[in-house]
Amino acid sequence: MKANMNDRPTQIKRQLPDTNIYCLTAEEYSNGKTNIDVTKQMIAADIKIIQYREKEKPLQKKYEECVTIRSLTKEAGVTFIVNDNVDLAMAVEADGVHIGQDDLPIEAVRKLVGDKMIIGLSTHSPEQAEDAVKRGADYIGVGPIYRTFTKKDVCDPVGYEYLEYVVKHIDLPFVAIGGIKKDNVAEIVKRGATYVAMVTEIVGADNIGEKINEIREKMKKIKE
Ligand code: TZP
Ligand code: MG
Repeated sequence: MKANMNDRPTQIKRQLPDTNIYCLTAEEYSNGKTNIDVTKQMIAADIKIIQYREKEKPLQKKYEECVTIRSLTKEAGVTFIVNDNVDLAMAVEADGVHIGQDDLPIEAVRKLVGDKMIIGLSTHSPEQAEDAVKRGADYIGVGPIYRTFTKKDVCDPVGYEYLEYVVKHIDLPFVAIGGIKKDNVAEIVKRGATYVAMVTEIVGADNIGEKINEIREKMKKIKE
């Protein structure tokens, strides 16, 4: 039997938007564009979920950027998730926070953020996915599917095997991530992923809107 939502501590709905591309910021890979420019271009391309992920900047700078991004995303009805910093997510009233295996335990994060905020958790193995369901994650990250240089302390690629495990056994929304590009996204979608995250492929594009539309076309072809 699939690990089920009913195994979870709460039943409150904290849902990801009905969409397929999950965007993240990463100024280091944005070829001179700021996180704010990139966010504006993503919103203009009708992206429905954006995660602020910025490793190198001081917290105060991150806060300033997140205040602006919160205002842009709120106006556009876009779900806004903050990576790593629970305090920052709360301070800017983000819709959610995304944490990793080595961050505060999910129960502690839930206590801090209350029952309305989405909590996403990165996972890399079937055990971690089962654990995420039981402990109340609202969605999980599944990856890195392929090798990626965007994340510094990244583990080895989990490949299609773990992705297929999640599709088959885990009854929780999940976001496939890590090394996914326009030219391999079909491999992910045809294995059953609904949400696909891409960092460098999108933020590094000269024309983000154009790139997003090309990715959408590739994804649509699989569904046809
Ligand atoms: N989590 C797992 S891999 C990754 C994150 C944040 C980075 C993915 O970046 P890219 O550029 O899409 O490979
Ligand atoms: Mg993290």
